[in-house]
Amino acid sequence: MNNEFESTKPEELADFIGHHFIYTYENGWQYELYVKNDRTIDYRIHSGMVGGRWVRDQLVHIVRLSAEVFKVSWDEPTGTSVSVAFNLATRKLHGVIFFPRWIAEAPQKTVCFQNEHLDKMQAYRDAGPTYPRLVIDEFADITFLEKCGANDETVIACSPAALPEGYASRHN
Ligand code: FER
Repeated sequence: MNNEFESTKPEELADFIGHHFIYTYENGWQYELYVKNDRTIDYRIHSGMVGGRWVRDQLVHIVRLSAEVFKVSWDEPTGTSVSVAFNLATRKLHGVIFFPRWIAEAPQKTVCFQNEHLDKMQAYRDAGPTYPRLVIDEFADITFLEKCGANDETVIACSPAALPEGYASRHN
């Protein structure tokens, strides 16, 4: 048993759950993510290829890799797969996004409040094309970080466009 690599156990995730992050990838894409509980995130995409998209209650896998390093991975109803490793000590993260080919060809199809269009997203996913996938591999700086506690439905509750001026550019 190698204890340097820790597995998913709810008690190990306690320090991570409830965190709310705004971050900008080195390619300029700005994202916001709320760790709602040990299996769920909410997120908004402020800019980039699918800027304007937002999602609540995405099922995810979360593991702790060390005291301040956590990895969140999930598969979207669109067929996009994402894995993001957060380093709370350095306020940096690394994300890998695997987009199916149909999104690379027409990203605007996924720009919506996804929860209201799940059947449509799954139909697009199944229609494809899936391959070759577009792989985005980027570091990001966490520009805003707060602890909101678990299961707060008010953190991510409106579209990016409906937020007050300056919301996403707050730094701390
Ligand atoms: C992220 C990278 C990608 C993220 C979400 C995605 C909220 C989702 C992309 C998509 O489904 O289009 O860091 O965090």
